[in-house]
Amino acid sequence: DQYTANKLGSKKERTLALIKPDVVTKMGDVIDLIYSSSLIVTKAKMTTLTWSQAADFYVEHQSKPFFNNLVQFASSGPVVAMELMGDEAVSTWRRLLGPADSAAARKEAPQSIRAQFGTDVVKNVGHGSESLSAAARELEFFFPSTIGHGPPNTATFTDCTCC
Ligand code: IDP
Repeated sequence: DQYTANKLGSKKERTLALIKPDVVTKMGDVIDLIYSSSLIVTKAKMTTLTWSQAADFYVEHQSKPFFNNLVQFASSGPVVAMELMGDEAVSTWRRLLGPADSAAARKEAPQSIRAQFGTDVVKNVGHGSESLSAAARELEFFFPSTIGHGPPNTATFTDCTCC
């Protein structure tokens, strides 16, 4: 439709957005901000990660001192995973989120999602893929293309020409 067409420009990308356990009960507010941006939600799933699934998802941070805290928090309750699509979706979503530390976000990017809804650097509302290759891996993590048990991932909302 026209709404979707207007939002999908020439540099459209897909990225993985995760709403973390601290704000799942306020996910409507976060999704409102997504819809106010240039991005659209093309897949969504609520799930609760096990400790080892969260450790797998955050494997790039496994040598960091905060790894255990991060994994513990990410597996502490339901999360909402979404595929977002739009112009430069990877950087657009990270800019909407703001700096990882919610207190820093309130100073540096007061309109950002973390500034508005975050608590600190752990309870910081969301995650966004860092690059197109990370997005591909993380989208496959939450929305595997292979058909397993249950309904397959056939939500091919809109085709993307670049990835
Ligand atoms: P990002 O989420 O904006 O990509 P990264 O620096 O890649 O930020 O860190 C990934 C996640 O690890 C953050 O969202 C945050 O939850 C957590 N994290 C980052 N730095 C710290 C820290 O110093 N202490 C505790 N957790 C941290």
